Order: sequence, then C-alpha cells, then structure tokens
Amino acid sequence: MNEAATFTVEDARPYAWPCIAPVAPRQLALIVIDMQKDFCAPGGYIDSQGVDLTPARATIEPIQRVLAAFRRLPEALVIHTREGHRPELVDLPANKQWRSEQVCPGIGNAGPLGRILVRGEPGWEIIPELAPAPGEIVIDKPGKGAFYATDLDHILRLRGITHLIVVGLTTDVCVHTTIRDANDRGLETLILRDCTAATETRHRDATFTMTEMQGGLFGATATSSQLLEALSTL
Ligand code: C5J
Repeated sequence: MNEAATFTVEDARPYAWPCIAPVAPRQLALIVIDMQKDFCAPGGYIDSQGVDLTPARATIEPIQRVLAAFRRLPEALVIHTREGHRPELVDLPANKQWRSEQVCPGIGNAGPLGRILVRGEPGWEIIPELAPAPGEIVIDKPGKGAFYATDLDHILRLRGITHLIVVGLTTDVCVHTTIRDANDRGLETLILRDCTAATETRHRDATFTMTEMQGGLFGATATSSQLLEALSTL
C-alpha cells in the first residue's frame, strides 16, 4: 500500500464519505461497539428481555469481514468497547439499575450468563467470533457512549485519529450515543448499516435516518461491501 493512499466511500448516504477530503488509514479507527454476549448471545441481557437475537447475530459475519480488512491495513486502529460495571456496582447509577429491573433480572443481578453487565462475568465478554486481536484497544465503559468516563478521546487525539467507522450493538443506544458524541468532538463518522442492529428494526432504521438527515447531521451511513470496495482501491 502506498503510504499516501487515501479512499472515499462513494455510495455512502447522504454524501460520499468522508466529506471535504478523502481519508488515509492512519487517520482512521474502526470502533466495534459492545459485541458482548449480553447483547447477542442466548441467556444474556438482551435475550433475557425476550428480544429476538436474529438481527444482532446477523451483524457478526459482516463485522468479521470488516475487521479482517482493517487488520490488513498497517496504520488503522481497531478499538472494541464493552459496556459493564464494577462488581461492587459503585459505577452503576441507581436509576439505570431500577429501569433494567423493569424488563429483566436487572443489571448487576444473576442471569444464565452470570451477573448482567458486570465486568469479568461470562455475559460481559466479547463473543469469540469477534474477539479482539493482540494489540487492539479495548475500552471499558460504564455508560452508553464510548467517550463517557473512558480514555477514548485521549487515545484518538494522541494517535491523530479524525475519522471513525462505527459498527456493533445496539444501533439506537450505544452506537448512536457514541456517534452523537463523536460528532460534537468534530470527528467524521460512518455507520455500517449491515454491521449494526437494534432491539427493534424500526429504531435501527430511524437511527440511520437521524444520522443522514440535514446533510448528514451526525455523519453518513454505508454498507460493509461499499466500505470494502473503497478499501480495495488502496
Ligand atoms: C444497551 C448498548 N442497549 N450496547 N446497550 O443497553 O446498546
């Protein structure tokens, strides 16, 4: 790969991504949000709410393809996030726990995969299909957004990252909270539509609409195939 190589995802919506100028891999991070058993495996937090896991699990294969492409790019950063709380639950807001107890055993309480969304428990782990490779960054976050109470911003600044490609679960909650926060920080963001799912498909689609509205209010969206096609030009 030519050091100065850049790319554009021509068919992204609502504009060819990124806007203003093409991006080089050294400016780019892939963020894989919360591909944890609690969000997409039987017995986890989302499953215990009676949600169909099919859409969430359908994201695994396209995310694997995107991850493989990023792992071939020498300079691009891969970041994984995990939502979860300390075993003592000192970082779990009482209202977050109370609300979760309305729909399932509740965050911090025992479920089939251990204590729900508690660090170190089986359900909190990233699914083996998307396990971080050695050297990839893992961000543990107590909230929905990947910036809140983490060192993500610090890492991105030190590495000179200005562009984020975001995939993972769930579209309308942790993915979009992260996208909105990234937007306020001036980062240029792209969501891969087939690499994300929500507990309700209409919420996933509404997230795409909200992202793309008003000229790309929060960034742009594309498919993994469109991104992979653009990366193949490098
Ligand atoms: C949720 C997430 N849905 N990762 N978390 O509670 O989107």
